[in-house]
Amino acid sequence: MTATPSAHDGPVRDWLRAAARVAVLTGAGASAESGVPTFRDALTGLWARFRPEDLATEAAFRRDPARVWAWYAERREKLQDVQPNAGHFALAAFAQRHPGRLTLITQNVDGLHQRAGSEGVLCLHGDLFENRWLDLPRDCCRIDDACAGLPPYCDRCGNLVRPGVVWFGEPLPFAALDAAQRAARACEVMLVVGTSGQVQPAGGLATLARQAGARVVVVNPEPTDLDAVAHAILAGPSARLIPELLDF
Ligand code: BV8
Repeated sequence: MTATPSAHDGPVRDWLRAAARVAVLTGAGASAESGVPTFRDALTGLWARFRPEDLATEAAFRRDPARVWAWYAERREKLQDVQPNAGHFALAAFAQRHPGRLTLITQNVDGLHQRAGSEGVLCLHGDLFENRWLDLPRDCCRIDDACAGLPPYCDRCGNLVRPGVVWFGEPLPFAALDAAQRAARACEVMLVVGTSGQVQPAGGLATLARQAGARVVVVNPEPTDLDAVAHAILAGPSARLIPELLDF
């Protein structure tokens, strides 16, 4: 039984202490110890027969709005009583102790970084708790007056309400992605925390950082698609390792 590593092993903490700019890319694994199913695991139970790419798309929503809305409603419901974990809090506290030194980029839509106190989070995939119109809103479309339904809708023109997340096949918000790419190019160290690296262009930020000369550190209990670009891999849970790494 190999002991999971401590952040005190190896050079990573020294790299972080010496880094003027640190970029952190988080994925669903950063919320796993809060009890939020990871993105791939979110398709267990009722949704097990779907792939994320088949449900988190505009086409799927147009094909069966009620089913896709129900999946998001269930995920929102599950998030009602979860709390940020020690990893979320450690990232927020580090940024407060070292203003301007850390850029937090997340693929997560659960809002837990923000609830832990992180500010200026670059949310690449939107926000699970935001709603917006499916089609370009007309004067009659007022999101706060949408008619209750599955999904809610505009009773004047029939426009549907959709979750304010980025679906597969949709472009990422330009400002967030541009800022994330700039942070990846400028940092000395990039921590890649709790992501399989399977989704693009988010996963590509680690490669961008590596190519720009940063040291890339993967924090994940399992192997990932990004291990190949890592200078160091800490194979353990982020809620333990992130506080250990950022305790200065
Ligand atoms: C786009 C919101 C173009 C919705 C999500 C190359 C370039 C560009 C695009 C592509 C490309 N190749 C393919 C594409 C298309 C596609 C894509 O990436 N497909 C994949 C399936 C191959 N990308 C897109 O469609 C993107 N759009 O490129 O548009 C464009 C440009 C102009 C005009 C039109 C179009 C949009 C992608 C965004 C999709 N939306 N989320 C929702 O949530 O419902 S992505 C979704 O996946 C979540 O946001 C999630 O965060 C993200 C990534 O998954 P992970 O976070 O990595 O989660 P996962 O479950 O996979 O892994 C969890 C990890 O945690 C595991 O490794 C596990 O070991 C680890 N873990 C578990 N416990 C712990 C832990 N780690 C640490 N501690 C623990 N305790």
